[in-house]
Amino acid sequence: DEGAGVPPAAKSSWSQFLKTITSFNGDLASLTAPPFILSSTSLTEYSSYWAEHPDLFVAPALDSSPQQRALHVLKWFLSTLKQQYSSRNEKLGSEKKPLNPFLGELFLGHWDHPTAGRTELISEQVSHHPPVTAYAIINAQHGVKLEGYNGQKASFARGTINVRQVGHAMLHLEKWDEHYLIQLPSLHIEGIIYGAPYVELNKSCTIVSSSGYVAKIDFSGKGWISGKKNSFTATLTKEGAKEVLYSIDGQWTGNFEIKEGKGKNVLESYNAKTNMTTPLAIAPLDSQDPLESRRAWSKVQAAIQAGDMDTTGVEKSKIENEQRELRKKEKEEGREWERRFFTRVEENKLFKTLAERVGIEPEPEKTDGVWIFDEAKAAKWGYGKKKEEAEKEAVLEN
Ligand code: HCR
Repeated sequence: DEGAGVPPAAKSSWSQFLKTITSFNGDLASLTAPPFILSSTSLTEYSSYWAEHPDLFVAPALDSSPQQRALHVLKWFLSTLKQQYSSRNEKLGSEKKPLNPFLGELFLGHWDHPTAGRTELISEQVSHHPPVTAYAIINAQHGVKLEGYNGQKASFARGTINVRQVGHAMLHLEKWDEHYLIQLPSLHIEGIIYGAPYVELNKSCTIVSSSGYVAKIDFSGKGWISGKKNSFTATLTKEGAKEVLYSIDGQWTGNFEIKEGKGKNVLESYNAKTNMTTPLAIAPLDSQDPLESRRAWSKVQAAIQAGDMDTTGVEKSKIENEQRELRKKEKEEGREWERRFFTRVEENKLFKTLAERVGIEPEPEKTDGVWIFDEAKAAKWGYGKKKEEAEKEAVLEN
């Protein structure tokens, strides 16, 4: 029945919310949702979902066969889906509305893994209106780097919120000088009228490599072909060829099987439920930069967790007013907020060449531009090249 997942005290605010949502304008950030559906996690944190299995993230770099590498990339991508789209939601129907990051918000950390070594995470909010998060995830030891940025376009129809992701991710394998363009899947939110939202992926998405391989992933949910939620089928082919090299099918939140060709021979099976993630290490609050997400939002987060909506509102307004002041000042001085790790460029040639091959359009107008990870900026903050080296270079330059 309607509102079955809603706490009794929130029933009227939920039916109020259901009424307002029908005239939803597509901007997820502007959606005022009732307190019980508010998450204390900021969207800048979501970039970490890309590498919670550091060993799968670096696996493509370790294989000398281009075809195997393409398969490793596909397997890693599939392994990220559970983290990205259902980890906040182990109990089905508990998806929440994340905090809307402020411009310049950072989420930094690293994973230490026994075989993969250290993988670093840099996530930065590069636009507030529209919300866009950019990230770079780097494993220097294995020469693996993922960079990308994304925003969301949403619409409401027949009881669900449909979300199209704009932006893309690109994976680089240094040793093989290979690039992979990863298209982000569309999703929708089910269970809204019951007050028990969860994410289902839809349609399909593609991964194309500079070495000439194409992976296509088709998503289907409950009531579709297999009847199980979070289902998919994927194929890996050589670009322009019909022959299916590998096929993978199953559930991205459960079990899936990697098969030879169109599916005769099962080569490997993967269980997303039992494959443990590596926890991200982040600095303690008091040694974080003031722009780091958990430090900046700490009071809001504590208030949300305590269910204290008055304090939540007060603390949120403080951040919003501060941001408004900053924007005003920048405007007066005729400058723009300097992104710490990313730079806006006219176009990303590499992205364009790969995108053209599979018919993906760049949409800079929807993401306040095209964003690239700026190695020089990052070096100044101790990433990539060692901090001291960067400082030495800066001295030489002056
Ligand atoms: C749609 C969503 C915000 C965006 C989240 C994104 C697309 C962000 C980028 C990540 O790489 C992947 C990702 C995963 C999330 O599943 C997705 C979120 C799911 C819900 C959330 C909505 C804004 C929440 C609306 C909640 C309603 C019921 C009020």
